[in-house]
Amino acid sequence: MAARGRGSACNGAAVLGAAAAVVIVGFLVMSAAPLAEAARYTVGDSGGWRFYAEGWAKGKTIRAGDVLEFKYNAVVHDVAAVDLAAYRSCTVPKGVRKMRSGRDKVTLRKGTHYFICTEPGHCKAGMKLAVRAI
Ligand SMILES: [Cu+2]
Repeated sequence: MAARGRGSACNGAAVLGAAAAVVIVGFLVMSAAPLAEAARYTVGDSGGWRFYAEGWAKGKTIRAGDVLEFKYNAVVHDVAAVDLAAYRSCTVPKGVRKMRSGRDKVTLRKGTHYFICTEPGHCKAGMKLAVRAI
């Protein structure tokens, strides 16, 4: 961005004009920044989506628009977005949409999101996640 500002200065603009251009470009960069800031998180960090993933989101500030990536072995696991009751009780809602690519990305909307692995026993073993996006 700054390089582009200097480039137009070489095309005959006065030094003051170039300075103004740099300031304007600076403002554009700053105002565009919030849109470009969506963060991407790998659930469970290097360990991925696994048992005991439950506490992973603790202490993280996750925002609407951020992306969660669930990385796991799709032969033995999956991911499903569920409601609070299903999350708490580890019951799999009938007809729930299961993601099982092994690399599923979910863009979060504002609010609290609940995910479980629907394989028997896995959610109860902590393969569940509640995330609040602000
Ligand atoms: Cu599982």
